[in-house]
Amino acid sequence: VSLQMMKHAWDNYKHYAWGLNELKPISKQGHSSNLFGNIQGATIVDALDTLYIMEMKEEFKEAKEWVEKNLDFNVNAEISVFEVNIRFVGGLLSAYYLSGEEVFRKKAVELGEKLLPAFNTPTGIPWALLNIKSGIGRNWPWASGGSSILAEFGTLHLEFVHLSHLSGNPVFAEKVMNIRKVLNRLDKPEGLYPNYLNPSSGQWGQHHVSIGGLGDSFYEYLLKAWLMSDKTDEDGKKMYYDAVQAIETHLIRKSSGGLTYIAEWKGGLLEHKMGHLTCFAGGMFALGADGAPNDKTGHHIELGAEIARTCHESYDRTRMKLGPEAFRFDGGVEAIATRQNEKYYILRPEVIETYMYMWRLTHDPKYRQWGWEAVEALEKHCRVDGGYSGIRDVYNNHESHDDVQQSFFLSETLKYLYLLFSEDDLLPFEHWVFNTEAHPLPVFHKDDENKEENQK
Ligand code: DMJ
Repeated sequence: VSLQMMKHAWDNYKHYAWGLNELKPISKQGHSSNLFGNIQGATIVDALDTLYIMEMKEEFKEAKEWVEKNLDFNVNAEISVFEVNIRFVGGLLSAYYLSGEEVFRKKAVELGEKLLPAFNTPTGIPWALLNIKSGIGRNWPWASGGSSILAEFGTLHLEFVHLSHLSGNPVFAEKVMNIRKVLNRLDKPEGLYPNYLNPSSGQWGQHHVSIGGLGDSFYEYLLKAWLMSDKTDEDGKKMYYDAVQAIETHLIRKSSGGLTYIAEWKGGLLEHKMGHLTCFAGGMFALGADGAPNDKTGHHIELGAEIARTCHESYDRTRMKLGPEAFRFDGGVEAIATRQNEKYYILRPEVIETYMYMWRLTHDPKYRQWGWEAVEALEKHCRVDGGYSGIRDVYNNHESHDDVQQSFFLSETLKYLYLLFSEDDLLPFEHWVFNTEAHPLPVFHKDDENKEENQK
């Protein structure tokens, strides 16, 4: 089924928006997001590995030809370093590792080089925004005290380590190792990482902590850096399990109805709100369970299962059976959005991602059932003639479509659905880690290094 869905999403993108970043499935035209500046083809690059994995060979070939002929980074454009890294660099790296086609390696390294000037700050903590022609960077004007964002500068590690590996140039890995060093030198309030860090002074901005937006994938990349290193990156391991400990103590709570949730922390006060983005953490806890210190393996699996259940409830308690952008546990509600501007669903993957991890790690059939419920809801409410669209209010009787088919719907949502209903030996966790945009990157096996050494 996810293959049919992919075909519908891809064919319509191709028909109406080929070469542009995303598709507007209602108005049947291209959608350009300023996150990518003038860089084009976000959907193509994001979808490459999904096409490959689903064995959509013709489509993969067209996509590859487009990349060869048209993907161009010599543009005068201000881009989001984070978005371009996770979607474009990550997408190209996966396409290279899966297919072995040199063009993807070349383009990934070329783009990586374009991103390097972002690190020209007094601390080496990169800017959020970068003009890839002039090399001038700056931060989001809304960010506390001119800060860079934890989830943005903390979500470069996996891709940059691979860029060094594939280019033979250590500079990429050095840049991200330096980010670790800066973080390790800083005092952390209650062991938590604030979402804002000033790249000039090296000081935290506002003490806001979130496992959802602005924080999320920083934690994910600590764990995955350790896994991708074949469990040799002890620093990443320690930072991850220490952070989870602090998160459990200060952020994780249980509602009176028995639902476990992860709240947000604002200078010591809890906001009892959980974002759809935060739902990825169920999968993360379960993925990290195996290495948990102090006999906590079972506990981390349980935590993952409880988050999965809560996020499923957030879907189940809506009219459309699709989850809202954020849901609350206060004012007499549990797992329900109360503010109008938090009731939308933009085809995000995090809940299905967690079902996929929970399925692989426990084989409890309920995760496939829940995934199936999501498929039915997507087909009923998001599928339109011209592709798939987000929804403005998941509690409403009637769909009001937002008219955007996000590129992560093809790279993540549909890929995780496909994996949820596939055998475990398709991209097995021993050999692959998924970047935060669901692009698989190979684990660096110690044995392979020995093999390489022996061959020299
Ligand atoms: C994706 O780009 C990535 O999953 C990112 O980590 C968070 N936001 C979107 C999907 O919701």
